[in-house]
Amino acid sequence: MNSKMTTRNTKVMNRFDVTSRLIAKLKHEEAVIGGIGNTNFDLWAAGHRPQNFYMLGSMGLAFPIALGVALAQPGRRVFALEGDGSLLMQLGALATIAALKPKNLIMIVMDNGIYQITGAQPTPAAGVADIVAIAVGSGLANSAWAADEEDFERLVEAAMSATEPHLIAVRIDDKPGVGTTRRDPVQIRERFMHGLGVRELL
Ligand SMILES: Cc1ncc(C[n+]2csc(CCOP(=O)(O)OP(=O)(O)O)c2C)c(N)n1
Repeated sequence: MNSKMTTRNTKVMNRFDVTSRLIAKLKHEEAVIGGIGNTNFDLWAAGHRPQNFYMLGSMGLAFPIALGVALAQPGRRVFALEGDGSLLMQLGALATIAALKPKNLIMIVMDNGIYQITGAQPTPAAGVADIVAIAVGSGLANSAWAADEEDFERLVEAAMSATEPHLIAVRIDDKPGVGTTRRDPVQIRERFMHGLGVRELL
């Protein structure tokens, strides 16, 4: 079987729309970690929440950061949003998460098949690499492509009451993020820690 066959029936969606659908479902101060660039731009644009963390600068750190939060606060659901290019740079995180099995971690991969923000160069996910197949092969059995927006919402709902980590991959278009996160790393960190109840505001 061609490794890309699993994406054949998935609709091409939009990152901001999908992110907004996720945020609309959150009712329990869930943490949301946005990866570098567009994933955190659209997270910001979907409406700032004190439980949002916006990664600036380095690719591939949304899932590792979210893993730490999920382990530190097992009573809270933790979502992480990452681009396909960034995830491909940090694939070891998937096997580490599979081994540690945080029951409260939900990973969402925004797969546009390009490094959009640096000029739309194609990533390996555009041709040869299937993100869900890689995740399953890393030990994350609860990994799936979202077929369309309704399926994405159904997968999110299922993951919210799950007892194992989940990964949801979404094929998205080539649109840039619609917002721009305020670039103040200290403020981002302090607000997030306050939002998680572990720090008073400065
Ligand atoms: C370790 C590292 N390498 C390279 C870069 C430069 N860079 C920043 S964003 C980016 C592309 C990110 O692609 P992807 O995660 O697929 O997200 P998209 O831009 O498509 O939304 C690159 C190459 C970086 N910031 N960090």
